[in-house]
Amino acid sequence: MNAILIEQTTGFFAEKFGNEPDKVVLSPGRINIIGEHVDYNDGDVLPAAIDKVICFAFEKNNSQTANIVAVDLNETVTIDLQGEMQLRDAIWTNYFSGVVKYLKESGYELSGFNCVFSSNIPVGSGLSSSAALECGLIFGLQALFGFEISKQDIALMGQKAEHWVGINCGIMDQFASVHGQKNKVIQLDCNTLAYTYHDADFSDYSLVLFDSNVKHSLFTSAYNTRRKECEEGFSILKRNFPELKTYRDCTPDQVETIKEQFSADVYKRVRYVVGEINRVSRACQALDAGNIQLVGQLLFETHDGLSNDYEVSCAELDALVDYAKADEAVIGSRLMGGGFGGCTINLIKKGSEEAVKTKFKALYQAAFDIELKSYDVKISDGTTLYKG
Ligand code: GAF
Repeated sequence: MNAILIEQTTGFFAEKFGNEPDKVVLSPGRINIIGEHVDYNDGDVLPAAIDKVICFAFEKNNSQTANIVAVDLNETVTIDLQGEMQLRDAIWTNYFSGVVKYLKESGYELSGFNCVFSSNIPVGSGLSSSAALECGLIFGLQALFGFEISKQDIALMGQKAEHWVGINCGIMDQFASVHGQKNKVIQLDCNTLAYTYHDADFSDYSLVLFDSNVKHSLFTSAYNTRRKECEEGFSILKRNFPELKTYRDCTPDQVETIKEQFSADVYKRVRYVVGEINRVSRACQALDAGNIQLVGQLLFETHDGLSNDYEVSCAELDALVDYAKADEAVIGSRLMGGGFGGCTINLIKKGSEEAVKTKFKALYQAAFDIELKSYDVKISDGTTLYKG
């Protein structure tokens, strides 16, 4: 699948700029097994890079201008690298300007370059195509200009670019895109950025994503509001329990003891975060012990928390998880990523995948009149220099 994408991207590059690119980079999307909305609350997350990627082709052009072609959108943008970076209406271009801005601010000397990119990561599906865009660009420019930027700093710079574009995201997506390893999930401590890999061995079960094919527009504003609510919640906790350093140290009992001090919404957000941090650690133990049934059960619990307490679900995602709860071939399901649309992640008994897909597609079509897509993702390597 990626061979076709690489051929298409490099072929387009040759057509447009008259020669082969110097560098070709593959930058993946990500899934997250469990640990949702805890990256910006200092919890652990359990993501992995996947085999859906953005392919970038680069060359220097001996100018002070970046010419960037988005093959899939049939759009080109020109960025004057000496000018101040500005936000533009075409959102995809802002990720590029954001990366240029932070590379320059960090002292990396860029000169002109040509870049063509094309992607097979579904956009707006919660697979983090934006992190793949930011990190793939930084990685490619590092290779092109010979910068030395650590993987962690690539992820952190990608996150800054995302904040500049408008989403006050955590570090999970960029970190997973850069640090992914084939057949491994990453347990990332988002407080210290320490990480370990676990074998992604789901034994008798397959990981399948169902794409609701909806993206509700409140995503950005609601995401940023949740983050503020969590900060407010933690400052109340800290006032009462000064020994707490982060949400990780907090127990459900402490939350209950001071329940009246939170607003109703903030109480629910805090309850979810503390519960989710605990679920991630149980899921990691269960994964290592080969107890995939328990991992599945924890996914269902996470979804209930995201829907009822964190309130980032929607009717379409709740329906997909309800179908899963009612089907004994599916042992776990939840919305994945920021919410308000995008995908659910599901653990399905091997051999039952096609029957489940057919059934869910029919149910979803009947309920919402929307086509349900499904993706069998493979856990794959992080950002890679394919050529150069
Ligand atoms: C989005 C954000 F970009 C991540 O940082 C993370 O917070 C996620 O939503 C929710 O877990 O993908």
